[in-house]
Amino acid sequence: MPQRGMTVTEHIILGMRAHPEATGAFAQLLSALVTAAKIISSEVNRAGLTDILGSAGVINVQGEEVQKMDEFAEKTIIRHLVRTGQVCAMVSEETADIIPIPDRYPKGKYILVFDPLDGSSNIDVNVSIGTIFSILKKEGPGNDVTIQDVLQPGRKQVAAGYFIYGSSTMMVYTTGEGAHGFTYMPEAGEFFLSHPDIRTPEEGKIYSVNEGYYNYWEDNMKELVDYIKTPEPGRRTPSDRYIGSLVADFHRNLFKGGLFMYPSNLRDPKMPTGKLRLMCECNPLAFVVEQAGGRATDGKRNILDIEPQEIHQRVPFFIGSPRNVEIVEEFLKD
Ligand code: P6P
Repeated sequence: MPQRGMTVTEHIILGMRAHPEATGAFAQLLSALVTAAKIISSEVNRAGLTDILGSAGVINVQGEEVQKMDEFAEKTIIRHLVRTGQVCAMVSEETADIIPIPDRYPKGKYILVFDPLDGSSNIDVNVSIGTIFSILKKEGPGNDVTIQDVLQPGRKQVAAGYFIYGSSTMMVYTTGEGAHGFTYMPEAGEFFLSHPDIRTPEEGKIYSVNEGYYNYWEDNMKELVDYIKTPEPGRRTPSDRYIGSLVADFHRNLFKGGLFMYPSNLRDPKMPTGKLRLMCECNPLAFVVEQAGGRATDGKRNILDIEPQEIHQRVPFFIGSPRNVEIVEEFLKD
């Protein structure tokens, strides 16, 4: 039984002991992600200073000229993951195609799908942002990866989670045995178990959606939000909370209960099915929330059951407390 105060590395090893067949490859993969997040956290937390000090030519921890933060985050994750020799391919929200593993590194059996720094435009106004990750296992033989190896439904994830860089840096992850939260202590350079076995409330009064797009929604979506906002005896008056940073909105609702929505949006013909990406944003958060007792849907199907058709596929996304998500499906199902 994990104890509060245990480090995330100890937690990963504890999980490994529960699987005698484990070789340590998975533990090494997760640990490399944790290392990358520590570096990203340090740079994100001083981004403002970097802006001020930019004229002095700030050099970051890797001895590189400070770059645009999400490019920096992507490079940091790639650098630390390829060195493990445990990945055979990576997909980043920032990069159009599958990222191959350079020949100089051994290839493993895992595929990392990630959003290196979701909401990075919020850095300039000091709003919490995050790294989202999803780990799949290559099912076919050998280490050469095809697009079919990558296009797996969320149900196939072996692990998923996120780091949130906010008033404190936290990691929330699952390997299918509950969802667990760790808080980073920079002085110790460690993430400590602070939220074991997270359970999201059965129903919440918070709803999170960008109502600026109301006039671009389909009618059933307008009816849903009108219903949520209509006071009824016995129904709690809702609170609209929308930060515009997915990880921050999700993280708050995970603990307080409620519903995050990014629906299909007829405003932008380029994004008729919404803005958020199935594989690097929706699937990992859907895995976490389901392990915490919540649910995630595209309005008609469980997010985790959707067979991806391409690596940057966008889907309408509704995620949160089970009762709140059920109401979404009542309004949006065909
Ligand atoms: P909108 C940030 O750019 C992001 O990808 C998510 O973090 C966030 O939930 C969403 O976009 C906000 O989008 O259209 O409401 O500004």
